[in-house]
Amino acid sequence: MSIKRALTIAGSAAQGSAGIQADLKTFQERDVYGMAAITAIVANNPVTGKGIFIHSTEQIEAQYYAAVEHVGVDVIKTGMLFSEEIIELVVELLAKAPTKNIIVDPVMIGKMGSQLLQDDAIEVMIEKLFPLATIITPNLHEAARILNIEKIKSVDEMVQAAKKLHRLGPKYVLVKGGSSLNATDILYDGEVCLEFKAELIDTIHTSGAGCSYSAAIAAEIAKGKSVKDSVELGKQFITMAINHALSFDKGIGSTYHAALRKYG
Ligand code: PXL
Repeated sequence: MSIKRALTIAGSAAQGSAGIQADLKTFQERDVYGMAAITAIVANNPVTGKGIFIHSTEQIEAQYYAAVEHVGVDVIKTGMLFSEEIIELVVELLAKAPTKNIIVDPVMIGKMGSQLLQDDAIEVMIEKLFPLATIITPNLHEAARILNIEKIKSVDEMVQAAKKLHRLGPKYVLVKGGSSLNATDILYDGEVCLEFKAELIDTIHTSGAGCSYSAAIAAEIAKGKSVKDSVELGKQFITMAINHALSFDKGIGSTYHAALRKYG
């Protein structure tokens, strides 16, 4: 088969902007074959409020094998994992997975305020999941929580954070600055620190930006690109998706996954 295959292990975001919906739309845009093992159903939006339904480890494991044993896989991305129990399962699956291309997006809190990772699950994520990762992709809030520091306030502090995160075992660390730090990201591989910059776009409609950026990186890694080139292409993809973001009736709208293809 000539098309590369990507599996996301993450939550379903019913409103379509984040989670597996964002991952699968991104995989399609980047021309990889998308699959999903759903960890939880998140039924949140700014109008009707919140509902989170967690899947059992049996349900998650069954989905994983249904996808991987039938289709095969060239990259695995993790998103919302919610609990220690789910992380333990995912670690077990990844340790014997047929690919070593593993992208860990340490999702903690949704843009609409939902808690997507329990506080007592952070430790196991750090200890057992990070060492399996090709790359981890925390935003500023997640990086600060992982390192137990209050806030990351400058690009210099991002660099320091990336270096400390690298000691936790992943091959690469990408700290995403987002709108708080001028759309600047730091990539660190244990030796070299690279800075990726984009123009800062004035919009509140960025739901799914983190998921989609990491999914685009995952897709490029599946296609055999280097991590550095994958981040560069992912950054270009997400910048266009934010630039052409979609606003809905109320509250935060969505990044537009087709933007680079349509307007790039
Ligand atoms: O953007 C983070 C995120 C990840 N995964 C799921 C979500 C969200 C945000 O709402 O719902 C399932």
